[in-house]
Amino acid sequence: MESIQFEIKDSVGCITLNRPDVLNSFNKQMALAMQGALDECKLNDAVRAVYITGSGRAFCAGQDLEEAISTEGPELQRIVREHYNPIIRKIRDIEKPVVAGVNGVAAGAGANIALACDIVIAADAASFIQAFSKIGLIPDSGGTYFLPRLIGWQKATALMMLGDKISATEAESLNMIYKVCPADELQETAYATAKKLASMPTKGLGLTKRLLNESLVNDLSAQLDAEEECQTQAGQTEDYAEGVNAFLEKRKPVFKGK
Ligand code: T3D
Repeated sequence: MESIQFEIKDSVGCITLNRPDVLNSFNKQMALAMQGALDECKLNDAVRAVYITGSGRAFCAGQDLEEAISTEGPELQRIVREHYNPIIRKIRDIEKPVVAGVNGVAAGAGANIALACDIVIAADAASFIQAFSKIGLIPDSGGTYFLPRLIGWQKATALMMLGDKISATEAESLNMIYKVCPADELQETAYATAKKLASMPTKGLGLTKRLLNESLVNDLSAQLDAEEECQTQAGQTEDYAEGVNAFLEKRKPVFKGK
């Protein structure tokens, strides 16, 4: 059984975390396969949006703890440096929308991989746990970067230190995620969002993502300069011409992602 299932449909690169017996926790092989799937999504023009979900009852329970303590497994530093950090960098570097469809529990690195995605939609049965503190670790996979920016310093500190499990509904009300939906509607809601994004002006969305990334470190003046540069690029795309022509001709635009 492949630990990562990957297929392209409806112009969406669909990545399914697939070790359901261990709640899709990551071992080395799965982390490297995930990196490969993300590279494919970045480089293949047929992919115009990415969808990440889990098989079975969980989204992802983070690091496979059997592997973490095995004397034959990779060292902890290498796990962070070679498994998780590249996954987070790749999610943020792909200039295409990445949607997480969180189908069940998302714990440890599994929670933070979801939070690194552009849009997170969770089933009402899902939950989020910054599980690291319970085993003496720190929140990796970008957790200390994204979580305080999403929900504020106090809430993030409490969740990271206490390791409380919070429901998808609480996560939505904390602004940690975009939306929660009934579990049996996750595919319709979350996958449909990725599919919709894949039919939109891909270059414009990619440039929007670049600007959001840059806004995390820029001051206003630098951000205005970056917007000027990206708007100039967006204005040179075929999709911009199509969008304006379709508006003036009172018809539905057909975007090609170019
Ligand atoms: O080296 C490093 O560790 C550095 C990297 C760190 C990154 C991290 O992600 S650290 C955080 C690691 N993750 C965790 O600490 C979460 C561990 N899992 C849990 O706390 C619970 O499983 C959940 C709260 C996620 C779900 O609980 P529950 O009751 O729904 O399920 P369960 O019964 O605990 O788990 C079901 C099976 O999955 C079970 O196996 P079994 O008994 O059926 O054979 C369990 O052992 C297995 N499983 C769940 N999580 C992991 C796991 N096996 C290996 N690693 C896991 N992380």
